[in-house]
Amino acid sequence: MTEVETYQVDDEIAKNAWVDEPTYFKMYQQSVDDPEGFWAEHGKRIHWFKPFSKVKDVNFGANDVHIRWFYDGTTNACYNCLDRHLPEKKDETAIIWEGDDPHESRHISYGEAYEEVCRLANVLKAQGVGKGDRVTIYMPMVPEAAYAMLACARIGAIHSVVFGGFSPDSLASRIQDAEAKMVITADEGLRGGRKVPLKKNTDEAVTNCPTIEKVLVVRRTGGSIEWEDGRDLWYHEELAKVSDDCPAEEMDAEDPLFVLYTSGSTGKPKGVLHTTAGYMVFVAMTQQYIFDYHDGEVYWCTADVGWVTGHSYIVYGPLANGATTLIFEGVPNYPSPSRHWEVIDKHKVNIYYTAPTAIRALMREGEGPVKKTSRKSLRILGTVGEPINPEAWRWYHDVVGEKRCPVVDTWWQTETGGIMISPLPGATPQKPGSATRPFFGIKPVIVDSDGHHLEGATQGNLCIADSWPGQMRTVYGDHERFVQTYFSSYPGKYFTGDGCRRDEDGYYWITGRVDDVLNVSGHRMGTAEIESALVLHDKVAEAAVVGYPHDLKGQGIYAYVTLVAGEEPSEALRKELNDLCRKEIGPIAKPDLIQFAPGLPKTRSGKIMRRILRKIAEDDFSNLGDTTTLADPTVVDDLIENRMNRG
Ligand code: 6R9
Repeated sequence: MTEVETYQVDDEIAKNAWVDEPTYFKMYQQSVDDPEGFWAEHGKRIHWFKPFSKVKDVNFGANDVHIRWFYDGTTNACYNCLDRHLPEKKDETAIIWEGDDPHESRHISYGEAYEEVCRLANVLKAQGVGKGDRVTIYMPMVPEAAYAMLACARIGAIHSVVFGGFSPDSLASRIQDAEAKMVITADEGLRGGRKVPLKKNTDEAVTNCPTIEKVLVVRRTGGSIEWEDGRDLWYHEELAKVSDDCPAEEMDAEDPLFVLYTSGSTGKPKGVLHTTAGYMVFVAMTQQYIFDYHDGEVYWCTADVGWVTGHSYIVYGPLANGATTLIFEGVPNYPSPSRHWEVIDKHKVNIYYTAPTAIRALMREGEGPVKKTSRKSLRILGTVGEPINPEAWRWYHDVVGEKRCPVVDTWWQTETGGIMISPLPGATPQKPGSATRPFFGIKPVIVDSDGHHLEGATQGNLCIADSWPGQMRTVYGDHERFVQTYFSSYPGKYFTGDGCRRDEDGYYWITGRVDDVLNVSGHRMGTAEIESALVLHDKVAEAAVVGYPHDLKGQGIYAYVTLVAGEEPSEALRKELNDLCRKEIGPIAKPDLIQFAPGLPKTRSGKIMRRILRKIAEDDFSNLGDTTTLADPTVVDDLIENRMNRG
């Protein structure tokens, strides 16, 4: 593997940053030498009704896994996001909402958000929702999605946000698992000029959900919908009936805040459960330090609130810090591929946080759509969701950020609640493709398949040796599954499911899920490494690599490659791609088969569905499993028709 260049910390950024490099090392050392002392101090950053005196009670041993933080204190997540800021920020902007239509946007102050959330909380109570009850939220990217989460938190109800792109079946199974009492939805969503039939999907889902008593409907488009009297309620009508006085419920630190469903490698999606205080401390602290957020800045995370990134870094983290958070309803390429850059100029965005898949898609459009905008407000760029190939990283840094904005490549998971490994803008020299160093209190360990700790520069499976406040507490309703999934492979440690390399500088490089690790003639390789090599070619837009059974090598390398618009597949290009992999990684990394594909099967959150690619690569497509969650199910037919491995 070619060593990549290092991008030094900018002096100006370091001078004004919360943390510079010496401070990082000092604080990190404290945080791992004396976790109790460190977190006792930083736990105070949120508002407590009753201060905690106990910091941590954790056991990672598989016979009795339990995790508690700040557990004799009481607080409320919504209070921390709203009430607390009213004295200084009542009239300052909490939320900038940018509609799908570029002519539609709104500023919502802390005072306005507070009043709306209090009313909504009273509506929930009036409809019989109380502490500990579950509420499913199935919403477009409108401010009411954030209000719904905060209103639940205010009264101690547990929210379960389901991404608006999920089908009625997926919605139903999540409602059933959580035994939710209420769904909060909208008549229709609006994305890229297209309507999403949220109420219709909800109607279909709840026919199979006997626990649902009420469906609360936000009017977004005014499109025609079916109505069931007695069950369905208009959001605006109910809010008008109640008072705006609703004190925040005093919650125990370990009372559940939310459940969020996420897919594992097997079985149905798991309900990842996060609790109140530790989660709030961790997301607020990471949002401040990792994005170097300063008062008055405009911060934009492009994720959907249906994913953990939306929970932690659109809603809870930024609002806990009194930030201005931007909620965008639309998509990056509507009405044009300049949209994100135009939004940045329109709202003077200082911090922009997106996913590699979006960066690659926008990169594919060339520099033109970026260069027509100014982007001079930008100060910090972030990425999350998958390993970022160095080429996309450089484009992001050089073209989008004009070489003046540090890129924070943030590694974390639904399960971790917040960011675990990432540069800090004023403290960490960056290497394209590396998430760099652990955040305070995070102890990554790399283990071999037998669980032995590997020291120094090495590669293996990524575990975390000790707890941090934002860690998930259990799988909702199935603690045994929690223990099995995360604590049984490597006893005494949390297993992330990711492969990881650590270099001579102690930097971490996530190589992808370990279920995607290839073993070719006894050599281990991350599929992400090969993909990174392939996308270096300027004709390649995107690549996905999987293993397939190979007589001689054990596993062969199968690469799916999509080309930049206007480029044609050819044998010559195949050879160039092979040579590129040989050059970047070594002869062992040459793909055995390269399939040129017009599109890759992706989930609606943009993750490539490798399970499907592996099946097709194995020439076994009789049982592709569930393809209903794909963004575009038709790409699968083309992949099968043009598969390279026949028999
Ligand atoms: C936040 C989020 C988690 C998985 C994780 C890893 C991959 C996320 C990454 C990254 C490399 C990064 N991942 N961020 N890989 N570099 N910066 O995405 O949560 O949807 O639960 O996915 O995503 O494989 O294990 P989630």
